[in-house]
Amino acid sequence: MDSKEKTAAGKYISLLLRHKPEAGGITLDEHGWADVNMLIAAVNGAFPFGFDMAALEDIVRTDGKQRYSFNSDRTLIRANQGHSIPVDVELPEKEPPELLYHGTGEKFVSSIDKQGLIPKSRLYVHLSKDRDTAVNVGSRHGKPVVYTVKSGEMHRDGYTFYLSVNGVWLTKEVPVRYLEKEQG
Ligand code: HQG
Repeated sequence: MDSKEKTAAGKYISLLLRHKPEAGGITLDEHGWADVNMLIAAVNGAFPFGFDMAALEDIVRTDGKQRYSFNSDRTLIRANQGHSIPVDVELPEKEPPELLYHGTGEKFVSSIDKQGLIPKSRLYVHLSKDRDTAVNVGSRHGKPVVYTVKSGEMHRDGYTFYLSVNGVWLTKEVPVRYLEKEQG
């Protein structure tokens, strides 16, 4: 696999493990796990280059956001977070820091200022502990805008937060009163 092929395989794996397993003829169990051999077969069905366990292990190990985990005997694989389909990846509930950050695109600001943050197509709203990550996430949607989230106050008010194994903070929604928009 060259680096272009690796990127293409990685994107396809993300699609299958988070959003559309049926596109590759695979299934996820209720905890989001897919059979490793089935996933490898699906990637081979979609691309002409040979894809094997070593290639999959390489993608999992080198993924920039550590998006995937194997089970202990490496027969199963799942995405750590980011799903749009309803799976329970057994996210641990955790008390958040006082402030978290959410990056978005300028085009969403007027709607967010009215509605607060909602998960849209995903299961959760994604938050980060540092501003730089939020700027990067926001840039995926155009000119980035960063919101500060009063997560400590939300938690004291009874909202639940989860921390994925790859360090993304997740919560179901963020009402407007807990949001502060950074002046750009
Ligand atoms: C916006 C990437 C209008 C929200 C990243 C976001 C992240 C609203 C967009 C992960 C809204 C959804 C998730 C409202 C929220 N009105 N727009 N009320 N509430 N939005 O891609 O957070 O590379 O589903 O601000 O690193 O951008 O996939 O979510 O702009 O961790 O691993 O609706 O995806 O990771 O966009 O990104 P997304 P996101 P991966």
